[in-house]
Amino acid sequence: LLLGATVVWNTASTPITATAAEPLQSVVPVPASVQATPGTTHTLTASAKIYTTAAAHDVGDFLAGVLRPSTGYPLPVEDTTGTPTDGIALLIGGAPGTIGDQGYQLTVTTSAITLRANTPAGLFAGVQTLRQLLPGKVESKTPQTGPWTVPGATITDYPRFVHRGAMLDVARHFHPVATVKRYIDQLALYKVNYLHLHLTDDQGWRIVVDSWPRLATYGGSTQVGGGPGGYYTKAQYQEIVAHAAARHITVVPEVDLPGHTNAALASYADLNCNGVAPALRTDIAVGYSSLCVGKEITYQFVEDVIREIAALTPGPYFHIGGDEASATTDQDYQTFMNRVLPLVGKYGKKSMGWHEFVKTTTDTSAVPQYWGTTTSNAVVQAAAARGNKVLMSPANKAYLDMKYNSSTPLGLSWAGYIEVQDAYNWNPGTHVSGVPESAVRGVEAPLWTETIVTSAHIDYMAFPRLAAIAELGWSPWSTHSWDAFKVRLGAQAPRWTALGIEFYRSTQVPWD
Ligand code: TNX
Repeated sequence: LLLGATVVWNTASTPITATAAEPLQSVVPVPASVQATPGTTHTLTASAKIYTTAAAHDVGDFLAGVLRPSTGYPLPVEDTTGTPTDGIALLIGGAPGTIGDQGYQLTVTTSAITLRANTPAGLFAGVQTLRQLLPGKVESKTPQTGPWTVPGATITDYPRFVHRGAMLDVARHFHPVATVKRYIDQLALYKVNYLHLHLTDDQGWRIVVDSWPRLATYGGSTQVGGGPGGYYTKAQYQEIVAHAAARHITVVPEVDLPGHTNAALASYADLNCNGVAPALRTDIAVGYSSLCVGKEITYQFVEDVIREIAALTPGPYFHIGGDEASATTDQDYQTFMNRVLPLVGKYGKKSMGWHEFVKTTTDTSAVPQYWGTTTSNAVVQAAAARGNKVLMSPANKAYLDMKYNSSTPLGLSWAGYIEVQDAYNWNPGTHVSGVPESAVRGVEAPLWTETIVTSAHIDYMAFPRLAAIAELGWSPWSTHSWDAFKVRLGAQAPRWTALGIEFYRSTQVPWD
């Protein structure tokens, strides 16, 4: 079933056989190098142990957490300083230098499965590959029938880009902690290592700021369509950050400024130039709100917000939004950013923002996130020429809230329909003219939630396209092939079913 087109990256001289090697061709993102060991398999046994270098014990616990419910095996996690010859070993060190700090080497022999990496993050990435080499039902939370067989192979793998991201808009519709954790779990399986949370917008402010309490209690009290909304307490937000960190995912908080701020303006009359608080908004219009650039209290507000949220953020980035500021004049936008970007630095963070913000700064550590629908953009090109690294989220390719086609029940279509093949068929390293691969930090798939209300909605819009964007961010361009990818993608179906993911069954994909 899965043979043919993808054999090209299999360096084994012996033809691979369907039963033994099929999973080797099903891993998403496709690894940089896969060498099959024909005729060899490893079958997990009830007495198997997971051995780890002490520093990787948590990664061993994570793997055991995936495998125990479905296999029913105890799989104790034991620290080791040696080289185990049985079971599953997760070892720091001894890996080829080329894999860097996010890559891994996985060796599967009849007697043992050995993962080596330079860091726990690398081992965690390798664990995701190992999961995908096991039958999809291994993801089930209830006992399943084995055998739990992995094909013999040596896989040496590392990412193309340092940043593989996803964004969830928790402002348009509030998404509770459990929903965000579920999405984080799904992201981890595809080696996504950043989660950008769009925490504030016109329709809602979703995180407690102690010095401005009405932001959450009033500004968070509704959402698109007029539902009750909601917000995260600081403890809940930290729970999300910790859940992500345990999966080697860094959270990037976004506070969208100076536009997209109606929820804040509605919460505090003083923030408005005319001193009058507007009503809360539950429609999906954009571009009508702005903080008052000429008022000093605006900067006290912004500094308090940045200080409090930066204190909850172990990661290096703070996203200041900056998009669609149509209610702010160009001069005011410049004035505002000149005051605000240094505040991000003051609290120890680097600025990320929607790409237009980068026209206001010459700081090369600022990361513009390209969201345009064209392949040429003067602001982004100039930033790349100065040395800024660009995060690629072209709306007509990477936006998970765009409909797949005209009959998709959810989503928007302002950037066009995005079928699975469209999401896959673009090259982040050449997509925008004047932004070469060396100027690209990585890719991010944003999911705006004007029409996305439930976890099932997130599943349907993200799957399968999230897997396409994840592969663009991880796999070398030399592996890029729609015909091979669609088969790998089709092989994910039993895994998604076992995970309860209600994905879009695109007719472009040969689903298993
Ligand atoms: C544009 S893309 C926006 C968001 C909307 C999104 C809907 C960007 C930086 N801003 O405010 O939610 O379109 O697709």
